[in-house]
Amino acid sequence: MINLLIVIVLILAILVLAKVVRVLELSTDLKGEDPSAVTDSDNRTQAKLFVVGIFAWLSFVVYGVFAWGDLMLPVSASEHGVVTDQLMNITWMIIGPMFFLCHILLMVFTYKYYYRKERTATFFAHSTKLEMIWTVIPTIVLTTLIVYGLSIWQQITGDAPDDAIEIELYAKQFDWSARYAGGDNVLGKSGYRLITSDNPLGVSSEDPAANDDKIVRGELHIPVGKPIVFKFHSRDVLHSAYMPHFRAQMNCVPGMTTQLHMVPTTTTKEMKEITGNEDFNYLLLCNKICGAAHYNMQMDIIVESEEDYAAWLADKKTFAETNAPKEKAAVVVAEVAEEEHTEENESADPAAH
Ligand SMILES: [Cu+2]
Repeated sequence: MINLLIVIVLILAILVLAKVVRVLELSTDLKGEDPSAVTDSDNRTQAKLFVVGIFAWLSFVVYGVFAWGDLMLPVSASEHGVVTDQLMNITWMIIGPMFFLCHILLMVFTYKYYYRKERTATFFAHSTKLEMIWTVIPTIVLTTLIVYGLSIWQQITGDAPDDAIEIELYAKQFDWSARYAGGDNVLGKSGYRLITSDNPLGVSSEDPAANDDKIVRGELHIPVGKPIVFKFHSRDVLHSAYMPHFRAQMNCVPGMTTQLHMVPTTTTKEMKEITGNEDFNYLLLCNKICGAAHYNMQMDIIVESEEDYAAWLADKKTFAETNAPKEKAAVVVAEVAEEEHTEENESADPAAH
């Protein structure tokens, strides 16, 4: 009922507004003025409105920085994160002042030079000096930033140190699984053709390297201070493994392997103290809108001491252990089926004669 009333009020308001506009048009008609002509006072009003608009926008930006500044991520929990944060800060130091300077200049010039009949514009077609300045300076600044950024990106996604712990992060709609490479630190081969309900990651039981792999869901544990190399896979659509506290993100692409490596520097317990939040947990999130339950596609990450990590992992079953009973069962089922098949044939034989 309330909604209906609101709709009726809105319709009436629009009708009233239309009538008011019509009255204004008729009054200019009566005065013999051209309603589409732009007057000096119109130009002045527009210029003032522009100043008010830009000023409101800049004030909102400043307000946002103070009001929501504490929602920023805490200090980086990985080694490379410190460097990427530095890069981010340098970028802000350059684009922040430029943002304010450009808007203020825009505001000043728009107000100062709004159209007046008596004033004519200067004809100014070209200045090599000016063009050099606004081409060369941004080129140098941007090239430096991009080259610096690319070199860091190369370090993160390039070859991992030899002793890096290999972990596969496997994405599918809508959850994450982690596969640890086990004692040999080599992930066994896998492929989508091998995927079954019992083997959701499609790990190959033919590959000896797969035997000691450990597949874990729900929680990802990693040891502090150790290099870790993540190999990313996706079963269905594009996902993106996003670990904001480690400043790490990588796309998970169906049909290909992507990777990045990092060294976590702060345990979950230490980060709880740093943030003053007892409920703090590192997160692995999906950062590509991958479908209806995308918002809920996440996994907790626990960073702990090497001993705790080893103890946690030792508890988990290897791929061979979880897969073997099923394989045996599959063989038994196949044998039984074959026997039945032969019996059927034998019993069917006499009828054929
Ligand atoms: Cu996803």
